[in-house]
Amino acid sequence: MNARLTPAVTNPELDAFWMPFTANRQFKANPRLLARAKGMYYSTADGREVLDGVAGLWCVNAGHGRREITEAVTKQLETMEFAPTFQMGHPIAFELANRLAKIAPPGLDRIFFTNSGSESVDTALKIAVAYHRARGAGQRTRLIGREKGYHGVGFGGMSVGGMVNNRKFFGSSMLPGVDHLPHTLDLEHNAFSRGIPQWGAHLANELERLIALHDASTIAAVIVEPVAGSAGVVLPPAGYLKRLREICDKHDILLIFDEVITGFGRVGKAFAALAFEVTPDLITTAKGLTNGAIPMGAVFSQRKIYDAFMQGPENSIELFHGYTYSAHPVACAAALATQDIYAKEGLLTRAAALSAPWENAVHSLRGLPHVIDIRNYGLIGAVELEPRPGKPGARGFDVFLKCFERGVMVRQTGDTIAMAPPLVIEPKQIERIVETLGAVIRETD
Ligand code: PXG
Repeated sequence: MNARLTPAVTNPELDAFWMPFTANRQFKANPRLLARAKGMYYSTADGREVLDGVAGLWCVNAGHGRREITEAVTKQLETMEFAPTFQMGHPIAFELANRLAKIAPPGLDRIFFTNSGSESVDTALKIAVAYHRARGAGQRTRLIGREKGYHGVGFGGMSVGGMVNNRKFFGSSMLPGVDHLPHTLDLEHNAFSRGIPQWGAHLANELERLIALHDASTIAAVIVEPVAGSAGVVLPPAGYLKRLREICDKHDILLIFDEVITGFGRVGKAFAALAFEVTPDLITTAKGLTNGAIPMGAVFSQRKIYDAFMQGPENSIELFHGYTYSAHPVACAAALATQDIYAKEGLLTRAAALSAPWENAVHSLRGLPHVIDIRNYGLIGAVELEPRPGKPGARGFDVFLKCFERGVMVRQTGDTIAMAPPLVIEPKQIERIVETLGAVIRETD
């Protein structure tokens, strides 16, 4: 029998790859295949140039095809392609950790390596719970996330996350003992804010309400994205993150910033923690760490947390956690070369210099049909469109598709178009992204 086990599709050769976070049937009927990348541009399989308005997937901060990274990776593959980091070590892992410690916010100079943002999040949550136990507060196991939060797709990250589609299929598999703060997106008060919205710092006080409900003695950590990306760009109201920090301090609760998208220059400083001058206890990163060239993540930890584990007999393993590929030598080589580029080209702060023209450019789309909000911070922008009645996401998808057809790649989440270009972008390319998006919005009903 030759019966196909899955419904016939237009391009059977595309069938075997079960694509992540993708409308598989729709994509495979009309694929968008990227074949090459250089600088600010992708080229499609059929040879069209596409300006990259999302740094791949918020990760290619130094632009595509960086020769320095290729060379470092090649050299490392030829020297030593793999080495374990369980009860063994290799020099560039330590070199990279030292290097990252130098750009980290104050005190966050102990670094645990992972392979992705999801792994960084689950690592940070586990460290938080184990930290309290190590200091004799083992009843602190509860984790607090936030509505609209995205913390990757591990069971931990999914549970503290707050995007309904990522949660509803897996309901009974959620971690127990998780609660959520309200999100901070409020079009009524904050639509078309330029930069950080002024209204909403009081929403941080909801943490006091959750503490009153559960008691501080049961809560291990609060995890938030300083700027949320996946949910369609949600910004922290002025003073909000500081207030969260104060409440966590008051109740001995760890504060985790998920900086998977904000880390490494996206908001004009190396980390959002530095941009907002709020220092968390743990920071999760990935993406820009290696410019997206090799998968890698890192959790930055306050030294006091690391030190709390360094007790008991010296031959005992202090944290029963890690990945075969933690500090993979090839990823370390890619990360070091990436950090060299960031330092040499001033990319960790370039978004600060570009944020004013970027803000003006994205806000120039105000007044176009169906545009109900525009948000920006650093080199992040979002244009929210009014959904078509009864068809949420359809208008956003059409806009995304038409932009791609006209040679500009943006991201679509529901009816929000998000942009986060490589930090090497030039003003002319900012114009091109915004002009294309504007033209497409004008002609999309
Ligand atoms: N935390 C945050 C804040 C993220 O943005 C993750 C964790 C998970 O990282 P990994 O490497 O496991 O995917 C992310 C990932 C989008 C988009 O369109 C954003 C992400 C991934 C894919 C798409 O906004 N962020």
